[in-house]
Amino acid sequence: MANKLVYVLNGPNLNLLGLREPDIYGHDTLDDIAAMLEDRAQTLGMEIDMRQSNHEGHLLDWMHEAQSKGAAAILLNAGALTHTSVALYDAIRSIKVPVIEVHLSNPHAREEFRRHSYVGMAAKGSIAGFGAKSYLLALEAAALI
Ligand code: CA2
Repeated sequence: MANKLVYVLNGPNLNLLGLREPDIYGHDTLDDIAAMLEDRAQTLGMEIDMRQSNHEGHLLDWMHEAQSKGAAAILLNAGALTHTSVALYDAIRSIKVPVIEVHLSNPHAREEFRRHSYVGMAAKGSIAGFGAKSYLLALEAAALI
C-alpha cells in the first residue's frame, strides 16, 4: 500500500527557529524538525512534505495542493497568522484533508491575543506546548485518523 502523504506547513518567521528566542521555541531548527519527522514517518509508513513561507498566500496554495495530491493530513503551524487569518480558516473548511494545528509554545499560557485561533476553530484538533515534539505528536495523531 502507498505511504500516507502528510503536508507539514509552517508560517511566518518559523524559518528563524533555533536562531532566536530559544527560551520560548527551543533550539531545534526547522531542518532539525523535518529530520525528526522524516525518521518517524518512515516507521509509520508515511511520507512528509515539509515547507515554510512568510507569505499567507503560499500557505493557502499549499493547502489546496495537498487536497489535489490526495494528502492524508496537513500539520499546520501558521505562526502568528493563527490568530489573525480568516483566509486560513476558510481554506481549512474548504478542503476535505484533515488539518492538525501545531504550536511549539502553548499560546494559551502567553499573551491574551494568542488565545484566539482561527486555525483551531476549523482544525480537526490542536497540539501545542511540547516544543519540537508537538510536530511528532501531531504526526502520531495523523497516523491515527
Ligand atoms: O508556538 C508556536 O509554534 C507559534 O505558532 C509561533 C508563532 C507565534 O506567533 C504563535 O503564537 C505560536 C511565532 C513564530 C515565530 O517564530 C520565531 C522563531 C524564532 C524566533 C522568533 C520567532
